[in-house]
Amino acid sequence: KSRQLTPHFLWGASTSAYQVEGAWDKDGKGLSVIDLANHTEGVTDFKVCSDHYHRYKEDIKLFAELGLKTYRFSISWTRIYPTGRGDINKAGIAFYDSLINELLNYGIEPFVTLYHFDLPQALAEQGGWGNRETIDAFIEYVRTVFNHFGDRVKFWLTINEQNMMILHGNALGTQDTSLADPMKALYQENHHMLLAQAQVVKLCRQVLPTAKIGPAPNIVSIYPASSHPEDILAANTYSAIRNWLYLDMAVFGRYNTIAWNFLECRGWTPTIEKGDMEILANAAPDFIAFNYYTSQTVTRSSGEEVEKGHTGDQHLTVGESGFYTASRNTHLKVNEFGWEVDPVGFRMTLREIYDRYQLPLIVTENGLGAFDELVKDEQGNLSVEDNYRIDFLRQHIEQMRLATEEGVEVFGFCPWSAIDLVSTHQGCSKRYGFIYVNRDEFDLKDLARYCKKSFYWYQQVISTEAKE
Ligand code: BGP
Repeated sequence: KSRQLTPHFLWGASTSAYQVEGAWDKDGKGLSVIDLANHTEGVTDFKVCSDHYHRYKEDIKLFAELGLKTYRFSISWTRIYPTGRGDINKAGIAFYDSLINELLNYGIEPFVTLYHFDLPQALAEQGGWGNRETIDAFIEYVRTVFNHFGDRVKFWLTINEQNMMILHGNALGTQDTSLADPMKALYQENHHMLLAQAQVVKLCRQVLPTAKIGPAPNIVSIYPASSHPEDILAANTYSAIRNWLYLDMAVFGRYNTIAWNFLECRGWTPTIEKGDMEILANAAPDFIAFNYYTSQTVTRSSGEEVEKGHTGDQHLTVGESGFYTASRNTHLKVNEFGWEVDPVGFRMTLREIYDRYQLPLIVTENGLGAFDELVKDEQGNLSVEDNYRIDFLRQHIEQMRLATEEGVEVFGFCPWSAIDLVSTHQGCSKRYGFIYVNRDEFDLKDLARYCKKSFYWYQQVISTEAKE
């Protein structure tokens, strides 16, 4: 087995529909839970975003200039089925048809996420993922997507960050906050989403036998804050709940023992109906995609209950009384939003996932959120001197290369994000893109595109690698 990045390595970049497209109610699109979620005060909504819906041709031209081999984006369910099921909205099909063709014209491989947080509101009103009918609606939606685009799309991602929808649903705008026993309900939703995913993997095998499909959770290495055995145990338990509960089911078709025990202790086990375990069996994906931004550190529980449904720091507000408590890792620096920067943790995560599942890996998100400033560069052009982003990505790519040398099979790397877009809950001033979009939180300005310094750096990385 080659211990280097392959010549066909998919150097790419990512976005998601609701964070980049805008045009939230255009051409027959229906509302999603995101369109109606409460927004964090002081930050923009998702109505216009980067207006990619109207500017995708200009954007894809820039992606081609950047040298992307692949572009990972999501399809908005409510553009295809405005109410989640029923009549197809032809304008939605036409939009993605045209976007996919545009990518292929430039030789960019479309890497398509089927569902990235934006559940149709009409389905949410009927119980969302808590209602088993949503599983059928999802399968029908995916069947339509496969029928229309399967002749040109070779790579599919099932559900983006299902594990985060369970752990941080409120911050992501995906959780119904009116639920009486939210955590129990969430683990039932989790079970239903797992059933939906398994069926979609099987559907893909059936109708698109040459395509490849995989899940896209957010997976991170979890450290114990000390070598105290109980801290190590706490880290082990949190890994099972955060990472392996989801992936063990996606790959092995079984519930992780440690995570299941935790659910039992809490009274949060889902109802498993007759036939469910058969559906979940034999649905292993072709690859594992995962998103990685930061590692996490925990200690044994201090006994305090952690308030659920927070919208604050995603990493410091995790914890389960009696099991684990989040802790700052004093060995790591944090970014402007308090997320710890840990490239070595990235290598470890790659090693852990590969070692456990022995499936090819692709990184579908990794990147640095920062407050960028548009300034004139040495040539007098407007740009962003985002050396901090270059450093972040350089270090992560370096660690990915080392993991590859150690035997981990990685076939692609797609930083978040191809172009500036709106963060899940921290607005558009938290930027990740290689391309700057000229707008503020509440002033849309001209939405003009400017290539950042990191754009030219990544262009160089891709062209050098492709030649080797
Ligand atoms: C992941 C999501 C993305 C994204 C990214 C950055 O969790 O899949 O949708 O936005 O994180 O997070 P944030 O926007 O919260 O900074």
